[in-house]
Order: sequence, then C-alpha cells, then structure tokens
Amino acid sequence: MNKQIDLNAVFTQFDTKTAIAPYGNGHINDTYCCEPAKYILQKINTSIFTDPDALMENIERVTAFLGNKIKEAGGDPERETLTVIKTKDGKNFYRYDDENVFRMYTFITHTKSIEGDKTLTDLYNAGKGFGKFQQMLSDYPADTLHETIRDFHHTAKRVEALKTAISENKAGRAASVQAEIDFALKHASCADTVLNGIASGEILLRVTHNDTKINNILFDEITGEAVAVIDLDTVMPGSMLYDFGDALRMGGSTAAEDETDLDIVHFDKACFESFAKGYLSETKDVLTEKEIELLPFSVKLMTYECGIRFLTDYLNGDTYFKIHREHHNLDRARNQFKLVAELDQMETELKDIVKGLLA
Ligand code: ADP
Ligand code: GN1
Ligand code: MG
Repeated sequence: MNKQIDLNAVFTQFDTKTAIAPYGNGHINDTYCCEPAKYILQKINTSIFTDPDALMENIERVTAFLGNKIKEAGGDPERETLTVIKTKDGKNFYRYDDENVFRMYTFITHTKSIEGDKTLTDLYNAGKGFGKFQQMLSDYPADTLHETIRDFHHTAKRVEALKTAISENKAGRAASVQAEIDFALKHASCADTVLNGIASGEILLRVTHNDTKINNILFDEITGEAVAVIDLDTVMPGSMLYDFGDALRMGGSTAAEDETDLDIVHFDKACFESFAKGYLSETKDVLTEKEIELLPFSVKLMTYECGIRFLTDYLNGDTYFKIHREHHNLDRARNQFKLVAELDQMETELKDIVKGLLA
C-alpha cells in the first residue's frame, strides 16, 4: 500500500479499529484482512474502475437482490454474498484522495479460497456455485446495471487493442515476442463467434459475473461446498459463456496460470466434466441451444482472450495486471496459449461430455 496513506484515517471513516495484513491473490485491487478477521478492506483500483460511485452502486444493488433471494431460500445473506460496510457518513466507499478509494466488506469466515491444487469435487462445487449465482440473477433487471469496464469481454476489441500495442510497441518488446504475436493473430478468428450469437439473439445477454476465477468463490472450510461468489466488480450484462469459459480457463488447467514449465500445463477433460456437471445442475433449464453448443468453445475463447490481454499488457509495459516478477505477463500469455492450442484439438470430445451430462 502507498506509504503516505494514513490507514487510521481510513479506519476512522469506517468506524473500525483493527490491524491489517495484505490478503489474497487478486491481480487488480489491493486487499487487506483486518484482524481479528472481521473485515476485508480493499483499495479499489481506480485506474481500472474509474467510476467508484457506479461500481459500488452496482455492488450494493446486486448484493441486496441476492440477499433477498438467499433469505427466501432460507439461507444467510451475510455469509452467502458480500455485505458492504458503510462509512460513518453512510457512504459505500471512502475517498481518501483522488487516487485512493477504499471500501469495506464483512469478512466471510470459516471459508477457504482455492488457489492451487483442486480436486474434481472442488470443481463440481465451483460449477454449482457459479451456476447458482447466475440462476439467482436471471431475473435481475440488467439495464439498471452500470458497465463498470466497457467492452470487458468484447474479444474482437481485445484483438484490436493487441494490434495497437504491437504497432505502438511502447515497451520495445514486440520483436522478442514474435512467436506469441503470430499465435495470437492466427487464432483471432474465434473472437467473433459469441458476439455474433449475441447480435442474432441466439445467445442471451444476461447478468453475469465476468471474472469467474476459482479464487473468486469462497468454499466452506469443512464441507467444501461453495458458500459465496465474491469479487463482484465486473457483474454486468454479459454472456453466460464468459462465466463458464473463464472459470474453466484456470479451473481446467493442470497448472497455475503463470506456470513457466509448459510441459506440465494441460487442459484436463475430467475437470471440465466435473465443473460442467455442477454448473448444468443449476442452469440447464435456462440455457439456449446455442449456449449449450458453445460451452466447450467458450473455454478456448476465454483462454484466448485472457492470453491476448496478458500479451497486450506485456507489450504496453505491464500497466494493467499486477506483476510479481520480470516477464510475468509474458509467462502468463504463453501459458494461456499452450491451453488454447490443446483446446483447439478437444472440442469434439468436450461436446460429447456435455451431451453425456444432459442425456
Ligand atoms: P481482486 O479483484 O484483486 O481479485 P478480490 O475481491 O477477489 O480482489 O479479493 C482478493 C481475495 O481476498 C479473494 O480471492 C479472497 O481470498 C479474499 N476475499 C475478498 N473478499 C472477501 C470476503 N468478504 N471474505 C473473505 N475473504 C475475502
Ligand atoms: C483479473 O481481479 P482478478 O485477479 O480476480 C482480471 C480478470 C482476468 C484475471 C486473470 C477486472 O482478475 O479479467 O481474467 O485477472 N480482472 C479484471 O487472472 O480485469
Ligand atoms: Mg479476485
């Protein structure tokens, strides 16, 4: 955290007085756990989320809506969705200065995050968790939500951003990554499929999470079942294919997103099957034929999109994703492209798995 920030002044605003420690493995916000673990304090990344008012309005609306659904189903809203802690002035975030904006959530206790090794049961539970989240939001009035990051999953625009980064070559790295650039441009034809489906109405625009990494779900530390879907910054209208594909981008890989030994990076069909089983158990009745058909493709699409975002950031000089070592974004891009190459060969098998699950 920026050394000049007076954290006591931040705490005073939220009427809390606790020690803090950096927490979690997100690539975007700075997260701190307040001890004893009662609150999560987050410095919102305002260079990415440029309108904190709109962002927090979305989160308040969506969590209130989910809270009602959870209550109706006999659940505990304080545990099964995020709870925003207001400042003493009744605001849902605190602006310390122009760049430093903080929010606070209740810490959801007795849960675990899955960052690395995961079992097939974990994937089943994650699929069920994200599926239920989407199902609960299926009657949310989508047009009342702000678009917190414009064109977030507009893959064709992501390809354009990559092309701009190549030609601008801001960090002088383009020549050294020609092989990755060639791979990215060769596979760019996948970018339009979902966009075309949305335009034709075969794929529905729904309220989706849009950032369904497995570590954006909290699991019960004892039963292992999904408790709450978190990191709601990107909840906005989108395709369910984005959520399904993005979850398996990491959930279906045999290695971490930044593993550099590509010989151990593979896409695992059993992981796909477990996640899809959990996901479809909650959503199969609401999906269109086209959405079902494209479930396997969506994994390749989202892995490709994330790969080109990492490559673009590398070419731009690492300004978007947090990096923890030199060439981190390049390592991440190579890793994603290895998965894309495998997924390219697997579509028929994955389609058969989906057919089997729906039979
Ligand atoms: P980022 O956008 O940077 O990924 P997240 O909102 O996902 O930030 O938070 C980072 C990590 O902090 C999560 O992966 C999770 O482990 C933990 N976390 C966030 N919110 C809560 C919460 N309310 N209760 C418990 N843990 C949380
Ligand atoms: C970011 O915030 P976090 O770490 O859950 C990113 C996702 C990427 C992901 C790659 C707002 O997710 O889109 O898929 O990193 N979130 C944003 O690991 O850009
Ligand atoms: Mg996160």
